Amino acid sequence: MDTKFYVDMEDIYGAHNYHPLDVVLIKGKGIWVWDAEDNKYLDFLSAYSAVNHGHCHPRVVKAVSDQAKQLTLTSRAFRNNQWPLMAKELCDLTGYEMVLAMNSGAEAVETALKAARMWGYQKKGIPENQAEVITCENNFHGRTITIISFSTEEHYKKDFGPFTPGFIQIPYGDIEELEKAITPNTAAFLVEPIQAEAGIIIPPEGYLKKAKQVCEKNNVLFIADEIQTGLGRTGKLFACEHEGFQPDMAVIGKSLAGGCYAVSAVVSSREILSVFTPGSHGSTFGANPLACAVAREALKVMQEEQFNDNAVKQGTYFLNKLKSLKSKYIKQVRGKGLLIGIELTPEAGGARRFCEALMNEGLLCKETHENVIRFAPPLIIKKKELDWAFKRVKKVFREID
Ligand code: IF1
Repeated sequence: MDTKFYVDMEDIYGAHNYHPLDVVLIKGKGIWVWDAEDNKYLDFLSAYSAVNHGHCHPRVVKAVSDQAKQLTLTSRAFRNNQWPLMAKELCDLTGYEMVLAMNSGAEAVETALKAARMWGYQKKGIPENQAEVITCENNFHGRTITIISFSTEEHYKKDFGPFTPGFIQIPYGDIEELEKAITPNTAAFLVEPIQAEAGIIIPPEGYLKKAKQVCEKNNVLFIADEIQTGLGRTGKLFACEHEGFQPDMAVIGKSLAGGCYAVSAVVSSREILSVFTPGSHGSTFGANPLACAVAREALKVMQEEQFNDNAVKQGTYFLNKLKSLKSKYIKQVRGKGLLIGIELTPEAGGARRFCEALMNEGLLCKETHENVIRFAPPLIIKKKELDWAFKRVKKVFREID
């Protein structure tokens, strides 16, 4: 079976909610993946940071296999022996007091929003149905109807209305706008420490910490969406740690289970997460024993293999190399750890043709917002592999220039 066969079949039977590059991957190992014709590529996207461990990490795969033979799903009607251990280990690791586990990132964001609204009514005393949550322009937090209700991207919203009320958008990176937007009914401020989908937008230094202080002063919860930036991607467990503070709630997902299973979670204080009572929230698959066993092992691997340190070391190295690239089409190179973007000038003709050219050179990455090439390799990547990648990037820019 070749690429054309799979592409044609997908286009006939699969809904067209994506426009993927025409590479059909059938195998992965570490930072490498192989297509249906056995061509080898370096995965420079890591499933948007969900494969920080590299593909099919042997320890994570073993955890999948061992637990799959033991017990996979009980529902929360009964207890299982993996969830308590995962919850405790995640608290020990993150410094939070309680965890609520879900499956996808969007579900965990929804969970954080529910917690914030409940906290607003029960602890802050916001009048019923009046709670407001402040979000940022150009945010990306997922695809549910409530989450897209506060998206500012027309494309994500068109024809999906009516939308969920209670959300306000302010410009990202602007403290004064945050102060102005807060009212007595504000329950929370939801923010990405780096806006990845918006084009790897890094806020001004000190912004997040100041925002946290503004929230504290006004009794507003600071919720960090660390789904893409967390778990080592930027060189710290949480990107907010770069500014030395702990959000009231953090949302994580993606590589929480090493890319081998869909696991997400909200971590927070006992005071906040205790708003949930039996029956007020849940999920059939949330906190299932397979998910928890895999996440436990993935978190151990993340720590033992020191993903943080590697992200700093290799990220700095690669960012500097990219900054040395000379091309009339490069407007700016920016990043933190191994979350890196090359913003192209409007004359470059869009980032997609660069990604297609890079794919033909064996480097898989994905454009974001027309003009940004996003690089986010697995956090296990080594210097000589980055040198390999850089050669390809350089060649593509030289050829397109
Ligand atoms: C797609 C983007 C990345 C996220 C943040 C929540 C979620 C995501 C900060 C929701 C998910 C994914 C979703 C995926 C592509 C990808 C993406 F381009 F769409 F924006 F990574 F940049 N918060 N991001 O990045 O998590 O429910 O998907 O598990 O939707 O195509 P999810």
